[in-house]
Amino acid sequence: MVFWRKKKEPPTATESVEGGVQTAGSQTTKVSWFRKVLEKTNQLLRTDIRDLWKDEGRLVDETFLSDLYAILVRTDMGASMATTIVDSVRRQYASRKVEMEEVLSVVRERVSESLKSRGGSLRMAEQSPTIILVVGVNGSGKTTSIAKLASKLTRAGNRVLLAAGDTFRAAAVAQLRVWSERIGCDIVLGEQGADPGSVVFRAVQRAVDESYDVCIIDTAGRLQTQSNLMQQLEKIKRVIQKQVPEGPHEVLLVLDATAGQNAISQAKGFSDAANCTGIILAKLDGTAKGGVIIPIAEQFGLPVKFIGVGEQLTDLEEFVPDEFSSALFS
Ligand SMILES: Nc1nc2c(ncn2[C@@H]2O[C@H](COP(=O)(O)OP(=O)(O)OP(=O)(O)O)[C@@H](O)[C@H]2O)c(=O)[nH]1
Ligand SMILES: [Mg+2]
Repeated sequence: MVFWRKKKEPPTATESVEGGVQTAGSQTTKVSWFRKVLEKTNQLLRTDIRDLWKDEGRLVDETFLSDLYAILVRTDMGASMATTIVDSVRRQYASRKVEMEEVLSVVRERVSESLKSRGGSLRMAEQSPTIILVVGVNGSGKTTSIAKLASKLTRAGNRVLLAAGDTFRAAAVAQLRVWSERIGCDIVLGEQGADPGSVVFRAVQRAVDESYDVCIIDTAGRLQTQSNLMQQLEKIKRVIQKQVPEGPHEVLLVLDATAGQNAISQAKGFSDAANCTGIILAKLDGTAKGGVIIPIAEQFGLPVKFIGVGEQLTDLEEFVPDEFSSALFS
């Protein structure tokens, strides 16, 4: 589903081959694509779970259930999800012999159920430009995710303007500029040390005046505890609203999937303070703990809009809960 495709025509062959833009008809491709990027988690599960089956069929007793629990928890899916799954297996199969596929199917069902309605589309403005503000802690993957999103939107036929609102480091501006050149989209730059508010003002003004479809704003990494930097985010929002009163249409929080559950839980305060509207979960390719998306979706109460699965421009996908759980526990 490419809900935010501006032009109505289907994606070109090149787009599909690149794997960046998928259509509703390409479900099989998507599941196998998810499977590829979730390889590490999937492998861990497969190897560990297979080890539980030494003989054909395995008796479902408490030892088996506690081994299964330990394996599930290792994917970072969280104790409550693992308990739900183990309880289901106990209810359905206690004191009987089961095959691995039967257990995996329970895992898939429970995970799908829990993630159902946790995905979400990018909210596009009724009247362009759509303003997207991207926030998160240092190094979580903001700038790379912005580049991937800009590339995706550009390939879908949108005119995209980037705003280099991270004026903290000179390298940050350069990094975004290199991406913009590679994507072929425009960018508004600021000097290092300049007020990010002024860069954002110029960018939004240009997006309005020159009828861009989307303006994506990069910001410097910050912690929720850095109150001056959190206030700066508020100021950026006010600057946007001066010209686009209903903006920003999205405030996307970028989380690093490799950071571990605790680090991610700490970002909950950030999300609340910055009034985030959705999550991009970056670096899912780098972890065997892909299950972390489950507690994230629960704890944040925000839709997971995209997952980042590599460092290339095409390595960003919409999060589709069903396809995700099928791939994770295939
Ligand atoms: N493997 C992998 N690496 C990623 C992904 N997203 C980002 N990275 C890498 O993570 C590192 C940090 O990414 P950035 O996009 O610079 O992160 P940032 O949040 O903008 O960082 P600051 O601006 O310093 O706060 C880079 O080396 C990226 O290439 C991903 O989905 N997968
Ligand atoms: Mg950055």
